Amino acid sequence: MVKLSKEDIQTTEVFGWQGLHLLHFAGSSCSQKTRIFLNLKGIDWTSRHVDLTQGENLSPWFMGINPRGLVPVLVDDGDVIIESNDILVYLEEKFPEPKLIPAGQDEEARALLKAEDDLHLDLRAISMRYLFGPRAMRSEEQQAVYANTGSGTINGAEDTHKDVEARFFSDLAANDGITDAQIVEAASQFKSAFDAFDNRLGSHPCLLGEDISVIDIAWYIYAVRLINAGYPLRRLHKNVGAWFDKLDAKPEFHREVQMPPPLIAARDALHTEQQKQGASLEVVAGL
Ligand SMILES: N[C@@H](CCC(=O)N[C@@H](CS)C(=O)NCC(=O)O)C(=O)O
Repeated sequence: MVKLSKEDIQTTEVFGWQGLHLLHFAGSSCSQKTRIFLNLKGIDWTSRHVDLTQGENLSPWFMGINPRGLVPVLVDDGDVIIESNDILVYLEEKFPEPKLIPAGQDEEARALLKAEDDLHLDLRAISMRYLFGPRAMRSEEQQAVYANTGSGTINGAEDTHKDVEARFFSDLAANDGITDAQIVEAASQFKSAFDAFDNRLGSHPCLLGEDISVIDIAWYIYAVRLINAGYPLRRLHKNVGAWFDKLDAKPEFHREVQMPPPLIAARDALHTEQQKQGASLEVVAGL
């Protein structure tokens, strides 16, 4: 569980925040995951929107709360918890009903959440190339700001994950975008994961059995993002497609993942151009 210690946090006003506050961005996949969880639990929370498109996550104020510069962040009576999956596990302990980690399946749930988090940079690579385009790249100046802002520590020790984040954006700039090799690798990881889920969903309606759990929430979010990027989910994985449509019909899920019309138009224009060049996700990844 990544609960920060006081020395990691430079924006000390958060220590005085009472109740549950979520720092999040409407279009961020990890934020959407957290919001769906809060919806299903019926938990009241205070929204603090951080606009990633304006670089608000690189501000001294936000980096002073999460030294990784990432959303979402939960602040609970002044305690700061980062990492979306840790936030879910924390909230599950604090608000046990309705259960979103089934009894007796904690270990399996944690392992599957870890496997999902391990694919986050693959999801980001696909999103950068097939949804956000060049506007999501960081200038050299922004990279320097990221390196030099915030405490750079987690529980008082140097945060090695900050380097992983910095490298993602420096590679992106050095390669002038996401490479074909990154796309092939990322898509094959998702295809394997969905193939395994297709088997699970052959005998149960949800990924951990009969009821919706954190694993369904987490993978619904990935599925939304991948479908929006052009991944042929329903063609490749029949059971996963049917599972996705059932979740997507629920307002607690659906309302969190709506893309604003200008973003849909920008995505469609990007895809049209990529198709003309024979560089769609399906073609590049050989799906
Ligand atoms: N492992 C982290 C990943 C968080 C993450 O990468 N968040 C993205 C949005 S989904 C972000 O804040 N990106 C910063 C940026 O795009 O500049 C988690 O699960 O919370």
